[in-house]
Amino acid sequence: MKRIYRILAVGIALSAFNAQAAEIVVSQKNKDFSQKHVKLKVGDSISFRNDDPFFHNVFSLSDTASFDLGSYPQGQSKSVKFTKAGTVEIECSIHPNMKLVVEVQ
Ligand SMILES: [Cu+2]
Repeated sequence: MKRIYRILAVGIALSAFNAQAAEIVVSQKNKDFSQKHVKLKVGDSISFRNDDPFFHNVFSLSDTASFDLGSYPQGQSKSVKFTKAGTVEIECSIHPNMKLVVEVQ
């Protein structure tokens, strides 16, 4: 009987965890991000998918999340997990007009 309660408790804990963390897909298409403004929660991530027939880069110099995913070709995705609340400005080093603002709550 105790064992059943333990399994139930683990199941509930896992489903709570799954409900919290989300992954949003942002496409890079026509030299732009598919979304210009994304709101998400601490622990969520964004998967950046290159849908253009040329290379894109993804980087941020923001204090909230500073990273550089490098440059990668069509069909590839790279993701970033946001672990701190605040605003993040994301850009592409190849195309300076590409900008995405992420609000982490
Ligand atoms: Cu680009």
